[in-house]
Amino acid sequence: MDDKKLIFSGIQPTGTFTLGNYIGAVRNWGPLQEEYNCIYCVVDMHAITVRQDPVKLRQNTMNSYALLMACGVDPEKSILFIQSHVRTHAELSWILGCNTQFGELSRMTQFKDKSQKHADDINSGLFTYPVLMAADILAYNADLVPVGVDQKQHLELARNIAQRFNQRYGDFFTLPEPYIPEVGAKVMSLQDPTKKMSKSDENPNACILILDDKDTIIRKFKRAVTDSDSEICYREGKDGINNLMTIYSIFTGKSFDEITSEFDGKGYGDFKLAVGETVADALEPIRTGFAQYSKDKAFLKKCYTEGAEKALRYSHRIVSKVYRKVGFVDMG
Ligand code: AQP
Repeated sequence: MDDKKLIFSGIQPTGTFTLGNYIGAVRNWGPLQEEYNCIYCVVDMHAITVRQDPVKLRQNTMNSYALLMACGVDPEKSILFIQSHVRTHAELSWILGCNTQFGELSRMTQFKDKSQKHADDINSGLFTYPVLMAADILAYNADLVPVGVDQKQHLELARNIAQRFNQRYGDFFTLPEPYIPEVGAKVMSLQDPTKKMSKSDENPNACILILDDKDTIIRKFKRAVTDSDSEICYREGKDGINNLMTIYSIFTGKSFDEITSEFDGKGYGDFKLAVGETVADALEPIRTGFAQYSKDKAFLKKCYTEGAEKALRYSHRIVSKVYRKVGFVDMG
């Protein structure tokens, strides 16, 4: 690779991507390819920190791969692969885990949230999730990591782990920077706008899935929880409307003031319909692209196999240096 900065990001195949995943992360992945060297992956090893049906996980992983292509990630321009195909992630994760404190991991809010949500299965993978995420990034010495705001804490931990390793073993890892969009870094649930929109939300009306059809998208927006006021303006305390205004602004390019003027004298019903129609139309090309990519299994296989080969070649050089630094004996 040349001297362009290196981007790394991943997404879990825990279901179809939501509008939150799209706005907060994946939407930017395509355009970033023009300016950076990009490495993207479907993080199936992260997904099993929560119990998964194996048949569904395999299907969701393939679909996520095709969906990333439909969202504009081009395997010719980026390295696009499936995490479990590249063994260096797990190898490096072990070493980084030995450089991570129990106390640091205990402070992670995602661990606290997820262990409440999955109280019957608080497995150690859920606890060490951020170490594997640090390995994903550091195995490539990535400079920038595009994420939504919910992943900022994990990224800070990755930097701390890298810094500690560098102090112990000599400067080696690049300290990765978060790349968080200014608008849309946290898209909220349509049913509880104080909570982030999540793929695994049990209430199907809480999230827009990017493969939902037009009618479903409009119906979900029509049902979005707002407030008892009637003014369409961005203001503290109007979480539901603020969320819808953010989404509308992203897809139309309009400022909040312009949106307020556009809907002056109109009600929430008109606004919700406009948001629904705009989002559905904007996502239409992704639905079409996905239908094409997901049909062609042979092409998908070729892409993810080549992607894994490239990712392994790249990360192996880095991880073998880490092995040497910590004192493992060369295999010869
Ligand atoms: N609501 C959101 N708003 C903005 N960005 C978001 N992201 C997730 N939700 C939002 C960003 O999407 C990227 C991929 O996320 P992930 O699949 O790796 O994990 P997650 O953050 O745990 O996403 P979900 O949808 O909430 O998954 P589940 O329900 O399985 O836990 C990340 O960059 C994330 O910041």
